[in-house]
Amino acid sequence: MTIAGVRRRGMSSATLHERMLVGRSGAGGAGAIRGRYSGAMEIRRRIAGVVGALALLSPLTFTAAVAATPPTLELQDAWIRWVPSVVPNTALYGVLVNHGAVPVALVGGVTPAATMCKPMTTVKQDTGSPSGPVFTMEPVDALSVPAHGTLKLEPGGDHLMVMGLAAPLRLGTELELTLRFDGAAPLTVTVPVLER
Ligand SMILES: [Cu+2]
Repeated sequence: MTIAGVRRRGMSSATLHERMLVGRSGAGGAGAIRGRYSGAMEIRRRIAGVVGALALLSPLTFTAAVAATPPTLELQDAWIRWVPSVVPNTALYGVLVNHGAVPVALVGGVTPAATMCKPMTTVKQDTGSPSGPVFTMEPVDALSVPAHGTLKLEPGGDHLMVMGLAAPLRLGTELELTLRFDGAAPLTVTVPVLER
């Protein structure tokens, strides 16, 4: 079996797993629907049907998810900021999604395109000067991604600094990076270089 095949199967199981969780919270939300439309017997019957179906499905779904060991992390809408060739550093942005049931932390990364990657945050310092607050980037040991939650990497906020570029960045090209986590396996991503 190809690695791509394993990944695809893993992802579809993850999707099923997600649906289960959505289904569960949906069942909780059903109480609210019942409250608002207390006379709607049809809605009640439908909800009972859905909850029953989920109860039947759950053992199978969880077995499949464990067997295929689905990926627990993904980076959505990833991009690397294009910088002129005189600038040695750039940053990786995107939304890290944690599909797993435990929190993880982004602790760094490696890429053939640069010397090192470090998690950083942006700190606002109110200096009291008339020109307004000053924003500075500060390295941090880790940036946490909550269980079933997201971490936004964005300009002016948390990001993964990519330092010591090996060659000038070219618009329209892609860089490969491997992100490293505390609590999860490394994640290799291919990210476009964009000017934003
Ligand atoms: Cu930075």
